[in-house]
Amino acid sequence: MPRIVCLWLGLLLSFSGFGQSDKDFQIIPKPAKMESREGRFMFSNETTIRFPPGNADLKTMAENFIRQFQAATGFSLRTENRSGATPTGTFLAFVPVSYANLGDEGYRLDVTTTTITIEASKPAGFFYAIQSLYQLLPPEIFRSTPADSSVNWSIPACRIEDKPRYRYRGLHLDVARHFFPVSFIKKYIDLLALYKFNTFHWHLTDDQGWRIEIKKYPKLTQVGSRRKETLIGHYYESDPQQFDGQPYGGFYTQDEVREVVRYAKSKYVTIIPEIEMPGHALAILAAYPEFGCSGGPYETATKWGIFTDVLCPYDRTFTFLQDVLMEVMTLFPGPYIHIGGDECPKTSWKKSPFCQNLMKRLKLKNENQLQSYFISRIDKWVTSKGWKTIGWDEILEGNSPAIRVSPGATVMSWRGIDGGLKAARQNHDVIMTPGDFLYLDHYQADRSQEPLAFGRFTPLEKTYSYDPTPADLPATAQKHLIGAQANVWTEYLKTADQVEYMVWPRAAAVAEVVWTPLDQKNWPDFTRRLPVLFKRLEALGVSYSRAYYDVVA
Ligand code: TNX
Repeated sequence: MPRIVCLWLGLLLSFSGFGQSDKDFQIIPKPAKMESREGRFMFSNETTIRFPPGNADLKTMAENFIRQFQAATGFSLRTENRSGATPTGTFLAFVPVSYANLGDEGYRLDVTTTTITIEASKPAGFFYAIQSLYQLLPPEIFRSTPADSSVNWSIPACRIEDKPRYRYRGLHLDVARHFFPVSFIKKYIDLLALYKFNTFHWHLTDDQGWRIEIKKYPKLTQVGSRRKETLIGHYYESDPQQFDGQPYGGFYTQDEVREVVRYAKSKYVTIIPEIEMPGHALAILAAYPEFGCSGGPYETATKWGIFTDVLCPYDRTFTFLQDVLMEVMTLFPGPYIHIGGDECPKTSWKKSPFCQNLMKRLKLKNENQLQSYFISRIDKWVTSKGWKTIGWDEILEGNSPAIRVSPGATVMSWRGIDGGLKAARQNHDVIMTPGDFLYLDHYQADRSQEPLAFGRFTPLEKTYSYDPTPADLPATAQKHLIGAQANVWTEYLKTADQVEYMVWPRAAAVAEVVWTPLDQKNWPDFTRRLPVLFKRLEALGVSYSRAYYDVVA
């Protein structure tokens, strides 16, 4: 296997046009266009960074670059807060432009032996140019302490013109099954931004825990953020199931949430909070049993899977959810709120006289239509507040001409791709998150050698091979496929290290799926860039999986 890969690489290198300097071009995700030039730009203590006066975003970016450069190299670059003057020595210049074709996130990076010029129309474009610049430098640039003095701090002269294939590029994290502290969430966001993702989907609530402080309903965190113990071993395979006997809990205060949102914004990452309903709601019911059909008592779940106790569509339940969402809206920037909608068994609704009467009154034919009533009622309220709803692909189930989600609701297609394609044909925006390709809780290597994971197998190459937009989809529907996202469910991921192990390097493959134009995407070329990716992750202190060492050896 490794030998075949080497052969492939050899072939590829000889045709790539970069020849000897190919090793210099190891940017992930691969830029839309790159040309190499003669020579190199050498960084030194004399290199200055120039940006136009009065541009606070660029000033911050320049300062951050200087800080990182200093930490890893020991060089102190300087800023030169003027434009147009003739510089002395080498310089890096930020030049705002208004080329329509660069869009909100595109950039040009022009490197000669004496100058680096970054052109972009919007701050995010400059930010992405800097991420590419870091990846033109040796991987030691990502260290937090000075590297060996033998490292050559130069980059190849080149010209890059780049912008993303999709406007939505997401990575998700489930903090309900296991809780991760703010410090880890920030590190997760750092990595996301470095690989040019622009959205973090924060799965904050589920059966096993409610993780966000809500002032009006303190029991959500006092009761719902805790569980008695946790299932150990595999949910689907271990029989009898065993529990660890250890109480477990954790949540984010509103101040912490604000801090994370601010942090993400500084990295051009938008956070989408998810508040699950009407299923995956046992933590709510444990705290407030009056929102369940049977009245309880209920307990925050200690095992994994799907539970039949779900929210009951009483008016008081909607008042509660709206109050919760109202507080959520004060914490996050918008425009999206994710309301879940997946895996809601209808058992308790079938048994509930209240639900059966409600269905009669509303002339609903079955419980699927009742779920549609539930979701569309919340969606209507969310929309009335000027926000946009996102839900898992079940949010279209049970829709009828009379009761349906708003046309502006966005669908996350997780049960394969068909739900998403159908939604796009119905003119809903769609984010593709198909389990077969983009679920990073699956095994990535021979399971006998791997830590316990969700039972399926999704190796790096499979993730890399995913193309969100099928060629045969009509253009009117294609424009609704706004992007894709990888999901990281944490039933089996107890620690930050385990999360990083599952996410890296697969998230780098996802980055290329959502950023790189299809004609530039190429698996052998991606594997060529893996060794340096590993070095960067090492410099960043990321516990990535070594499962692919043999792919590139
Ligand atoms: C399905 S994906 C779920 C999650 C689980 C995941 C395990 C989705 C919308 N729901 O609750 O954690 O499978 O892979």
